[in-house]
Amino acid sequence: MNCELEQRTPTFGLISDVARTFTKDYALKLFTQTCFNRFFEFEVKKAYDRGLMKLPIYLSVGQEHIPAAIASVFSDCLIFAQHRAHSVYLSFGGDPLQLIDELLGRRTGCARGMGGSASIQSPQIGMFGHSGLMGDQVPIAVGAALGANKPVLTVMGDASAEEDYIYGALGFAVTKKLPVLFVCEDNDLSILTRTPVRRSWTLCGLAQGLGLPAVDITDDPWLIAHHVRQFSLQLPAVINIRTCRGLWHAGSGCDGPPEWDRYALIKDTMKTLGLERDALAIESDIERTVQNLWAEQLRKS
Ligand SMILES: Cc1ncc(C[n+]2csc(CCOP(=O)(O)OP(=O)(O)O)c2C)c(N)n1
Repeated sequence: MNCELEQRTPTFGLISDVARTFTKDYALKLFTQTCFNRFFEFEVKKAYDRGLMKLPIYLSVGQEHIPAAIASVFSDCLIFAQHRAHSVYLSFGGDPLQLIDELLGRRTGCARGMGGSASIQSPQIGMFGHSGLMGDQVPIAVGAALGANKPVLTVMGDASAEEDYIYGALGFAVTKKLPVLFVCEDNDLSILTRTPVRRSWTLCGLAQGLGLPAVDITDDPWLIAHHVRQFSLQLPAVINIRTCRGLWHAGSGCDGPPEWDRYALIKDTMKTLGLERDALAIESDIERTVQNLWAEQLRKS
């Protein structure tokens, strides 16, 4: 498998017609969750811009389909993500109302209003909150896998992948054959610094050197689901996903168009699958649903 640092394209590692290896019903569910995550983030942005949130927010716009794809084929696991995790929580069945309350700092939030955007957690779905120390969720996830009798998902960013404790964790997981899926949402940015400025190696190359199965791919959700499904039978494994952060590292601003617009590409694939009308209906239905959820929750004090 190709492990080159500069491979950032919307087709990197793409398997032709991979979406057709899944059912249409699958595509509809995947698109529904993607829309839910995306429109949820737009509502977070609106509320944040109105000054309703006291803590920094970390939006996943542009990356919202990644956890949707993972959760569609990898479930009943413990989850250790980092600061950009609203979509992880929602995709794995976290209660959206508790997430709204958390972001508003309410005691009814999923972390009792004390964690905020950066530390989303939910015992109900087995999701642990992040401490703020980049990448520390990875060794903690490996430790959990040693003790727990179930698969573990850990999600990091491309900058967190540079923390030294990641390597010990990967090495221990492969040595002990622990059922951990390591996912890197590689948006090529450590806040504003691009990866080639920071390092000359890839996570995929490093993982393979340690003896872990690993792939490095673009962020097509069907492609992600394909690899996650295969890897779930041979854990531990690493999947590095080249993606694009649509908004600022923290906050709701935008520095310009992303390198590619995966959401638009997903809609193109839905069209190719003969699901264009269904996709449009889902999009407007979910947008309205999410707007209503927020409006109702904001009315409560
Ligand atoms: C150990 C440590 N170093 C630095 C920081 C400051 N910091 C917070 S987030 C961040 C960038 C994170 O980038 P990445 O892991 O790629 O995730 P992304 O924000 O792109 O989703 C940095 C440098 C930190 N929180 N912890």
